[in-house]
Amino acid sequence: MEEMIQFFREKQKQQGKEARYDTRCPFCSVQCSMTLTEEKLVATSRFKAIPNKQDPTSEGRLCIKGVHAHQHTVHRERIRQPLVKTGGAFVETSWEVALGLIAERFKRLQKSYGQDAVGVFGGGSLTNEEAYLLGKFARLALGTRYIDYNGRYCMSSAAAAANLTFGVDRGLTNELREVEDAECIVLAGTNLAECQPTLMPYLRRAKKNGAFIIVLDPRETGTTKIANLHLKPKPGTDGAIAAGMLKVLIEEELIDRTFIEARTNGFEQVESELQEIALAELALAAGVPEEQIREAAIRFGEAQTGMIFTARGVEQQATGTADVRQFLHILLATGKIGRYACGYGAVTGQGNGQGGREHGQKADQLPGYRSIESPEDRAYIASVWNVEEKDIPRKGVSAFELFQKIDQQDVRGMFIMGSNPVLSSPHENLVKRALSRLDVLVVVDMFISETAEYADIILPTTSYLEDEGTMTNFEGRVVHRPGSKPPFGKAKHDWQILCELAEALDRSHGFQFSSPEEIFNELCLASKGGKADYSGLSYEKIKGEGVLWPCPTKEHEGTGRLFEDRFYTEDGRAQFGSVHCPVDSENDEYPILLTTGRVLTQYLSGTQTRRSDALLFKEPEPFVLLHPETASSYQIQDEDWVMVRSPYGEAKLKARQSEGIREDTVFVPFHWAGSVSINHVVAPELDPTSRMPAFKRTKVKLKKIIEEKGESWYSGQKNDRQESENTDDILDPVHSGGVAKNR
Ligand SMILES: Nc1nc2c(c(=O)[nH]1)N[C@H]1C(S)=C(S)[C@@H](COP(=O)(O)OP(=O)(O)OC[C@H]3O[C@@H](n4cnc5c(=O)[nH]c(N)nc54)[C@H](O)[C@@H]3O)O[C@H]1N2
Ligand SMILES: Nc1nc2c(c(=O)[nH]1)N[C@H]1C(S)=C(S)[C@@H](COP(=O)(O)OP(=O)(O)OC[C@H]3O[C@@H](n4cnc5c(=O)[nH]c(N)nc54)[C@H](O)[C@@H]3O)O[C@H]1N2
Ligand code: SF4
Ligand SMILES: [Mo]
Repeated sequence: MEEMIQFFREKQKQQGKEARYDTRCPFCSVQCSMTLTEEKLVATSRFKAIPNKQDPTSEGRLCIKGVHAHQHTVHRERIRQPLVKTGGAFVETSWEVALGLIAERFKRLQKSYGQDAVGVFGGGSLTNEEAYLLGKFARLALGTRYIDYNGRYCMSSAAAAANLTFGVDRGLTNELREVEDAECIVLAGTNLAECQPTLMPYLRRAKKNGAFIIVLDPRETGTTKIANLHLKPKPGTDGAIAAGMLKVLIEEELIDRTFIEARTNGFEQVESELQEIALAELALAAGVPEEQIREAAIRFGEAQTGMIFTARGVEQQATGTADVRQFLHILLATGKIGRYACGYGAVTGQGNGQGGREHGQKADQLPGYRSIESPEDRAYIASVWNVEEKDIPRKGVSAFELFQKIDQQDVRGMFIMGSNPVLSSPHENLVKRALSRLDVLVVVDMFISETAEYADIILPTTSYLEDEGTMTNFEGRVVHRPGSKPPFGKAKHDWQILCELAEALDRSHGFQFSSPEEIFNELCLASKGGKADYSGLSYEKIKGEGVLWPCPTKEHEGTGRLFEDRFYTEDGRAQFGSVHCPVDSENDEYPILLTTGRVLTQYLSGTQTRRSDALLFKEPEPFVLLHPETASSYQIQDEDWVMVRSPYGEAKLKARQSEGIREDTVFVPFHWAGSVSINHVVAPELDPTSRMPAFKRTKVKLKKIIEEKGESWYSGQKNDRQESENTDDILDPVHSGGVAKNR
């Protein structure tokens, strides 16, 4: 009682006071900046988000998620103190005890099973400083080769395709404002209207200026509304459409042979391969009319300027890298790259999806987009880190393969920072089983996420309002995010946690930082001479508008448009790959194609946005979107419960009908946990080059769930943990090489 009175007295004293936080929305890659005001009331606070009109990317806009982003940061379920699992329940403990325990248990594991027995998993919400430090922590403090991150699930096929074709991967090759002057714009597998809503005005202005907009998506979305032409491919077949477009462009002589000659390699092979394939064959594979492919090609070819954007619809496929390359071929063949209003955009997803993939969280990477297998790169980073080259481990495995390693007990301890892989990985049952087999799991999060539930120790981290650092946005613009709100409870910043844990592991050398700025300065040095060169940047320089990388010297102003004179390959020329045409096999047992994605008001695994009342209210639960013809063939009506099943697992969802989706395809958003989580169903098939999972295409079957006497006949409601123990038959295909059998 005394405490209560004291609490309210404190509150009353603060009442009416206003705090202001300059910040950036923690969610998507636009990184919209704003000022958040907090007016303290007796029992609560009133917040108001004011967008920053000077922001060169968002131009002073915020979407609904940005407006309500603060809600999760003050949620009652936020973790205030380190938690240790004791007798099956989480108990609060001190930082000293928690860090000591982690160090002792990791060291013991490494002593018994070798350095690589402990793995690390990061995320694209971490700041550049934290992503950099996490990579360094894995390699030096833990000395393990096993580190990867959720960006592998996100853009790795686009990154691989851009690296192979252009020699570098910066999401957008131009400044965003050039989009307005592009005469033809292809949006393939991107739903900007819901996923980067504040960028839509760029497209609207382009359209007003006369642009012809082509959208590829198996369903109608907010984005297809602005399309002049909407092609609806079967999931996983965009490569066939792009290859078909190039075939038409060649036949109609709408290609730029001078550019091809002067700036590229390998076109002859593509040209001759395309001669062997009929347009009708490609159209059939994609399930779209030949005429639409022809029109798309001619529109793009006849336009003086043009840009192509791809996002997860194209990339999250078993052949995502090859599919993206087909689109890049179009840019190269028409010479629409490296000049004004001509270029490519891999629509970056996460807040720091771009920076997160440049500074060493990836299994095969060192900072500055360097390669961990290159002797020169290793030697340079060793010199910056002040260690011997041989002390840097070699490359590890990709994100999903890391969970397979855990499942096989090759990895026995894990440190997860900034991801909720239980909900966001394919084959959820395998991931859960793997995590429950770990000897030690440490999760750093703001909440007890579905992944943190499996943890032995949870460390509380600070939110975007509290944690200062830099992010690299959609454009490749490095921007600063202040973090002026005091930490919540006893939470610490991710970078502090890494430094303190390194010390507890007796490896504090190289981890004695006292501010994010110090880490940034080291990151810039480490990136010097690398492809993502930040070495000319400083906090002072990027505060305000930010700077587009590469920025190799203090005098350099950053790079708006890439590839004006040369590509980043060794000979400076862009490289054509080979033609890729996906072939579809019929599967009577699993006749429907499942694709997955997002809704406007939820973000990724929903840990944050499901804890925002304003956002949850708009879309409280997921759904399975299906065509009325498909629905009627299963006697399904709106709001009926439907079981979606693959050989890997099942999810139970409410039906929602739409005339706008293909009849052979259903769409499910993935932001919710439990029996509605669609990643129970998604197959663990990986692209051979990028090792990115095929979240956008799984063959499934549907069943209407009939409720009888209050019981449903379908036994799909077991508790999740039981399920993960009882599905060995379902799990087997993964052990035999990770290739799904149902495609
Ligand atoms: N509201 C919201 N915004 C977000 C996020 C979020 O969770 N919520 N996440 C952020 C992140 S990390 C990312 S990666 C981005 C993702 O941004 P997007 O890639 O735009 O989002 P998705 O909904 O995953 O997929 C885009 C579209 O691809 C379509 N699609 C499915 N299969 C195919 C296919 O085979 N071919 C084609 N052409 N299209 C297909 C889907 O119907 C969907 O409309 O969004 C970012 N912004
Ligand atoms: N079926 C299907 N699955 C998908 C996709 C799909 O389209 N379909 N998309 C994939 C894509 S593109 C992505 S990017 C992944 C992402 O999936 P996840 O990696 O699971 O991403 P989040 O949900 O953002 O998880 C971040 C977790 O870290 C916490 N967190 C947030 N910020 C911080 C921070 O600064 N520090 C720390 N320590 N923790 C933080 C959050 O509370 C949350 O629990 O999902 C993938 N999974
Ligand atoms: S979710 Fe993306 S578009 Fe919306 S406010 Fe946040 S950063 Fe901006
Ligand atoms: Mo993503």
